[in-house]
Amino acid sequence: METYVGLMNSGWDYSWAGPEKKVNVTLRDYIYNHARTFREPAFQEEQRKWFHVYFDKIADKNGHGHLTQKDYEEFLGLFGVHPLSVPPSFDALDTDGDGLISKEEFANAGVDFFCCIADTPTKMFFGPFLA
Ligand SMILES: [Ca+2]
Repeated sequence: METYVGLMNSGWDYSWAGPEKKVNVTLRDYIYNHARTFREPAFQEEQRKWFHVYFDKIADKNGHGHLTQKDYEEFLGLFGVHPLSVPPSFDALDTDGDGLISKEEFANAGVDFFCCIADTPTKMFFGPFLA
């Protein structure tokens, strides 16, 4: 239990209290601190490592070192994306236009999806948003 409480306190300090060590947070604090975390280069590099793992263990299940459109269709299918919605996402991630998604293209798009607030093609990483 002490370990759990220690982890929760560390999580609070890192995620919510901020450098000011707040004991209460508002919705504005919540949003600001969340954005702060996603802007940190160390966080983004950690995310990049995880996207490499997702690529190797899940998306590139054949181990070719790249994804075909069919591979990406199967990956997005895990998130319920219809196959007809995949081509625009595939094209958005294939930044060099060689018809394949490399591990770096995949990881760059994944990190940008979570960490970049600009309106970029990487917003298509998990398929198109549906209203
Ligand atoms: Ca490519």
